[in-house]
Amino acid sequence: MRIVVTGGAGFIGANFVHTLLNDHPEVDVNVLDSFTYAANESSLTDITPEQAKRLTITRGDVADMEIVDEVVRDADAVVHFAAESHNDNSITGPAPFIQTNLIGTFTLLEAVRKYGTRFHHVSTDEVYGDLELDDPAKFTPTTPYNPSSPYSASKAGSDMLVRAWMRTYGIPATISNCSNNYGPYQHIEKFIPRMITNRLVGIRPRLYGEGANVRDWIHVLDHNEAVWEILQRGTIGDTYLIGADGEASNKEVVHMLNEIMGHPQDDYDHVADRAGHDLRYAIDATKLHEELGWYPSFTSFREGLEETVRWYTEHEDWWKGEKERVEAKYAQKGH
Ligand code: NAD
Ligand code: TDX
Repeated sequence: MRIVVTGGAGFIGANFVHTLLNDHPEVDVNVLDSFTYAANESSLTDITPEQAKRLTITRGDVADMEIVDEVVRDADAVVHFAAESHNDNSITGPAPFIQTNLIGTFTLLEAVRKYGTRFHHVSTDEVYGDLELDDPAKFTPTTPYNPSSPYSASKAGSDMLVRAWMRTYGIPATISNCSNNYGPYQHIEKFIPRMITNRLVGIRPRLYGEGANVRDWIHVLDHNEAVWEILQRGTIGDTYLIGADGEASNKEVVHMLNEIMGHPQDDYDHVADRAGHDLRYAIDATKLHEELGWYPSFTSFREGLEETVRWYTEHEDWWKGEKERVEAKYAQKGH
């Protein structure tokens, strides 16, 4: 089986490529990635010579029709991770989000329509907007779309394109909307790796606003296992929500990280809040449990965080070069 993984040099995509190479020897992988600032070449180098024979890396833009046509023509399936993915960047500069998330997804859809290729679209729970802290309801596949940021609006738009191509052209596709991921290879602009690497270089963690915002954390390997199950056994045309019941406020996460890293719980600074900051996300993954029997294997968020702290501590070479640039950008925003 030949699988194209778009965005395979980014956080979730690179973890997915490792899973394919490690656990699915029948699969050959073609990574289609334009290597933006969010990609890291060394995320894909830690593989055996045998695995290297099954991996092709194609440097190209998902919005480039010619290159997309070329890679999709030879593929049995496309798993589409490539995106501009950081909310804060979408607030300061939305243009690349529209280009990659909308035009890029459109370009891929046209190619899979032409070749009849199986397509899986990786999306986010942020398309549903946010919940009140005390709302007993969680997001389900029938929750109305209500995105808040340029990022989540562009992802919502990309989901709509996939839905329209499924209904109108009957392309064999599925969609998943997942909650916040954490784990190895995540870019240090994102909350958890930023807080961990801040501690490692001697900067206090930075909480936006009061830190009351809640995210529903899932380990990246659990997300990817669910994507694999949907790709294999999901119902064509359906949407699946992926989550691991991992709700925690940002303040609780920083407390835990401080404890794990040997600092007093309240050793952090409050900084300016994010514009339009979503309050809470929460996923109801019942459909995945009942239809595909998928359950997360990382059941302790604290243990997952401990492992993630270890990974960043042991892989300074992977992130150190980016730290100054990322922090300079945050400093400009008062973050
Ligand atoms: P990331 O920013 O770490 O990686 C994105 C990758 O896409 C990078 O390698 C980048 O070079 C590549 N890319 C960007 N623009 C491209 C283009 N025009 N052409 C080709 N490649 C391009 O993102 P991530 O956190 O790994 O997220 C992957 C996907 O999962 C995204 O679609 C995101 O919306 C979705 N998602 C992420 C999370 C999360 O918590 N990180 C949660 C739910 C869903
Ligand atoms: O320094 C920080 N301090 C802070 O308090 C940063 C970087 C973030 N935060 C807060 C903002 C959010 O409430 O932490 C929370 C998580 O922030 P991010 O890591 O930027 O993630 P979020 O905006 O929730 O979006 C993430 O999850 C859904 C991914 O970046 C998206 O790609 C995914 O769709």
